[in-house]
Amino acid sequence: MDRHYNKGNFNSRSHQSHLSQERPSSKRHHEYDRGNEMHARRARPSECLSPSQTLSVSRQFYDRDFPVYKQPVEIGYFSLDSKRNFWNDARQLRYYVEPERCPNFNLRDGYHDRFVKRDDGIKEKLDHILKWILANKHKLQSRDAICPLGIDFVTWRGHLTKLLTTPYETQDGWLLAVSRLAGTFYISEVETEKARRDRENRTERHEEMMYWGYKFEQYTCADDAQGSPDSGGVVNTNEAFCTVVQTRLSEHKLLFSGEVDCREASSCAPAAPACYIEMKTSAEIHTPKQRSNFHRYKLLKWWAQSFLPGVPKIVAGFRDSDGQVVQVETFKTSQISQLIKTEYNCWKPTVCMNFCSDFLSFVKKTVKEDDPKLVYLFSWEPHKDVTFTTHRDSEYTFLPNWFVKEITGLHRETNAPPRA
Ligand code: 0WD
Ligand code: CA
Repeated sequence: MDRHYNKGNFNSRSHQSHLSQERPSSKRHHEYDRGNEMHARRARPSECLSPSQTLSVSRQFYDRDFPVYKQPVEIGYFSLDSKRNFWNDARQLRYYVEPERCPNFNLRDGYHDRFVKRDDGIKEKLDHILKWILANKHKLQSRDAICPLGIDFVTWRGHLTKLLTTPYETQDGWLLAVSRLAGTFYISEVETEKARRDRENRTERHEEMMYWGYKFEQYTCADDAQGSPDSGGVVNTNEAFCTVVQTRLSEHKLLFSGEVDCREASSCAPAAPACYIEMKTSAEIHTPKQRSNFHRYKLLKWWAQSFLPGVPKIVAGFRDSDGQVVQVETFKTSQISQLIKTEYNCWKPTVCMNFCSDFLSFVKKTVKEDDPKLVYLFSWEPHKDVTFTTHRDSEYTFLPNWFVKEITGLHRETNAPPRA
């Protein structure tokens, strides 16, 4: 590794400097700082990766102008029914029914007798999104011979949320598998060992508290625009309505899907995704310390998740330790960044978005081979840099044959010379 290269190249001002392979300009040389030196040292080839093959997560590199993030456009949706079957329609979409400000909902009700829990040991990877793509490829097909879908990245919204919050995450790392097929990069999460251990060792109390969020949705959502919530029914977490949105972050064209809890019931409401509402539950806040933690940790996750697909409204049910909702409050996604500015040294949306953008650039630079059987596994642990390993025909391969076959067919059609 060339120290001079790192000195000149790692500075917080120059865009992408912490991942690019460009030679440094002598002008930048003096901009070297201590933080950057640490970054360079950490990136030494202890894992046989040269620094250009790692990506720093330090906030200082990402605290620059907010990147271009185009207004997300809903290009479709799909539903997953009570048996987790895919439907290319909105049958699972629900309608918001505003609760009282202090409703006294009992979130524990039905946990033992009216709850069907999705088996979260079953890894569905991107399969539902891939089904949506095949059912709607007429909406996507571009004339670009290199990239017939005309999209750079396909993934779940939840994976992007994890990327956005990475510069502020101190507990949980992540593993993201990436394969390139016909010019498009597919990103699918792999469960970390820690996440698997945590999942398998959840306490009964934790299991029950995970139910509370779904129960709150049941108290506030109806199946029809004119209907009322049925709090006596079964909560089945297999059921989901997912929006599919297209947008652009810097130069990266994205297609992702995210689960949507409900929409405004009024027919005058704006078009999707602006009519969508995210439902949340959270422990009630008594002390300044609790409020500060809520702003620092919870609002970061809530903001990132809803900002990505353009969901403008978050309805929060604050509950006591016995699962009674004691207060309901609405947050506008666009106002969250203002709300947290009173916190000292708090998170910044621009850091989240720039990190995500640079990670996607890093992926494009790294994943050169277009082969659905080849997985580049990007790995991150708190306080470390992002690194990667490659795996051919392994347990990590995630693009199914039924999808590869169809897309490869499209690719050939697009590349075929025009018929005489
Ligand atoms: O198998 C997997 N590892 C994954 C499954 C990874 C990513 C997503 N999914 C599935 C989810 O089960 C869900 O059907 O995809 C769908 C949602 O994807 P998303 O919107 O990208 O995920 P995210 O933003 O993390 O979560 C949105 C909602 C959650 O709402 P809250 O308010 O809790 O953030 O999707 C639900 C949940 O309601 N959800 C899940 N439901 C059951 N089991 C799960 C899960 N493991 N994860 C998210
Ligand atoms: Ca929710």
